Order: sequence, then structure tokens, then C-alpha cells
Amino acid sequence: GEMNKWILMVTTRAPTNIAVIKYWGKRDEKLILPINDSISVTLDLNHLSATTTVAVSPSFEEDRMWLNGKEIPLSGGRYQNCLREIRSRAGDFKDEKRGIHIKKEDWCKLHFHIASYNNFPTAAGLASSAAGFACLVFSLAKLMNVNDDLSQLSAIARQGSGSACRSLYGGFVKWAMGNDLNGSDSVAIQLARETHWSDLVIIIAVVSSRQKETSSTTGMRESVETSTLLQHRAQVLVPGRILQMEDAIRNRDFSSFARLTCVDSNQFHAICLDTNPPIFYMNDTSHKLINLVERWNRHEGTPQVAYTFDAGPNAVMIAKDQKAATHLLQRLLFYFPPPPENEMSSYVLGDKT
Ligand code: 2P0
Repeated sequence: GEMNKWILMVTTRAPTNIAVIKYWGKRDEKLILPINDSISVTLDLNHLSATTTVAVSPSFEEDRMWLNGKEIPLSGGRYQNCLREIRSRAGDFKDEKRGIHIKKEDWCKLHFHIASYNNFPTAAGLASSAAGFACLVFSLAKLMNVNDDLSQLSAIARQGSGSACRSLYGGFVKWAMGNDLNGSDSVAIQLARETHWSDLVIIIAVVSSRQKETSSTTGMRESVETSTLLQHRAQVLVPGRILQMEDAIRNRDFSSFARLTCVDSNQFHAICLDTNPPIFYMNDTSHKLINLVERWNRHEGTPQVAYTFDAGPNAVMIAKDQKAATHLLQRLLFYFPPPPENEMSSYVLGDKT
């Protein structure tokens, strides 16, 4: 009837983030609690971001979600956990003009329709869950008048995907592993705002557009179960490196920043190799890119570019400034010349698939 005709909608956007000290391994799989702190840099909204619209109406009969236009099941525990957490923190909503009044205890009787888009192809093998869950949680929190601060929201996004908690903030962000059994202190903290170190230029080299073979969730579970190096990394090496990285960021010390970023990426992939059976995320092209950057940095005497690789072969390169970024692009084009018939924008480095 007439009463069922209203619909409320909120749309927000969230960018993805790139870890420079990696999260790899959980101590609690259900709450998604990590075994070490991690630090990331959040990209700007124009690249690799998610846009999510959440709508609520008394005429909706169930929660439903569409990802890039295709309906996906919401039955997964991670979605349900995020929805439950947000609903439990909902506030009253009043729109006098339209005569809509939702009491906070009534949100649990309403259903949501969620439409989310990535502004980059999911098939490019670039992380989309971080931006996706950050955006979903932020949109739902806005819709339901949740009063929590970003840090508290990050603990909810974390339960969707660990790395998502870091996408609630821009700039440089630390995900503190926390101590609590319930995860209340496993939250994201902003270390520096997006304007703090604006000289940096991030270049992503798409090495392969194939979907990765081992998901991060499965990969880190197997590493926790079988890698004997992992505990040493998490308990001894990362804590020291986190402190050094915080200093490097605070002082805009690119030499230290680059050294720590590269060492931590390589060590994360060493943990993958130490997993039984071993996990290979990087390929020959990834290794060539590492060599290219290492040789150039050595030749310059001081690092110009940092590289880091996640659970896939694509390189994320962080250049010291615009000049270094220009040189990097020239080098990439020299060593990986694009086939002339292709548009640069769709060119995939060394992809023979
Ligand atoms: C990171 N990665 O710190 C690390 C580095 C990949 C390599 O966080 O199981 O999608 O959803 O918590 O967050 C990717 O793992 O895994 C990731 P879940 P997630 O960015």
C-alpha cells in the first residue's frame, strides 16, 4: 500500500589500499584477527575504488546484493557479520517531510538492496575486497545513522575482509592487530593524512589479468598451518619493521620507506614459498620487474622506486617523486615495449594468456 512506497538510499565511494607492511595470517578466522600489525597507503578515489549504493524499503522482502551488475549471494558469513554489526549500532531515522520514522530497534525488520561497482575490472586480478567491504560498511552506517567513529567502523569492515579496515582512512594507515579476544581493538588508525607525502607517485603494472589461483584467505590459512618462518616474521621481524616504517613515513624518508617496503614484500613471498604446498604469487615478469627496480636503485645510489606485490603477479611501484615516476615509465616501456596494435590502456605486461 501507500505506506510501503518509500525508499531510502545512500551512495558512497571507497578507495583500495596497498600494504607496504603486509598482513598475512589470522589468529581468529571468524573475527578476522591478524597475527601482526600492517601498514598501507590508501589510493585516491579516481583509481581502483568501489561505489556502493544501499537502499532500504518496507517493500523489500529479503537482503540482496549485486556486484558489477550481477547478483551475488549474501549468505556468506562475512556479509552477514557486517550487516548484523551495523544493524546493532543503528540509530533512529526521521524524515518529517516524507513521514518516514524508523526507530533504531526497527532496522532489523527491514531489508536492504545493495549495488556495488568497481571502477576497475575485477578480472585484472587487483584486490577489490578491500574497497568493497569498506564501502559497504560505510554506506550502511550512513543509511542507518550509526554514530560510531571511523575506527569503530573499521572493526566492522575488518570482519568483511581484513584489508578492508585500512580503506576507511586516506593517507597512511596502520591496522593494529589488537589484543582483545572479541577484536574490539583490532582497528585501523590513520598515521598520516593523504596530503602528508604528496610527492609519491604510485604506478601499477598489470602483469597478468588472470584470477589468482590461491585466494588470500586460503593462502594465509595454509601459511599459518605449515610455514615455520611465519611465526618469526610475525612476532620478531614485523614489530620492529612497523616502528621503522612509522618513522620513515613521519619523516618522509624515502630511502627507508623503499627499503622496508621491498624487504617486507619479498619476505611475504618467501613465507608463501615456505608454505606447504608452496604458493607462487609472483611470476617471471614480476621477478624481472624487481630486478629492473633493484638495478636502477643501486645505480642511482639512493632508492628512486619501491615495489610491492600482493597475492598475485601485478607490481605496485611507488616512485619518490614525479621525476622518478617519469623515468620509471620510460624504463618500463623500454623493457616491456607494447605491441603496436594495442592501446596502451589495455596493454598487459608480458601476459601471454
Ligand atoms: C595485505 N593481503 O596486507 C595483504 C598482503 C594480500 C597480501 O590483505 O581473508 O583479502 O579477507 O582477511 O584482506 C589480502 O587478504 O584477506 C591481503 P581476508 P584479504 O593487503
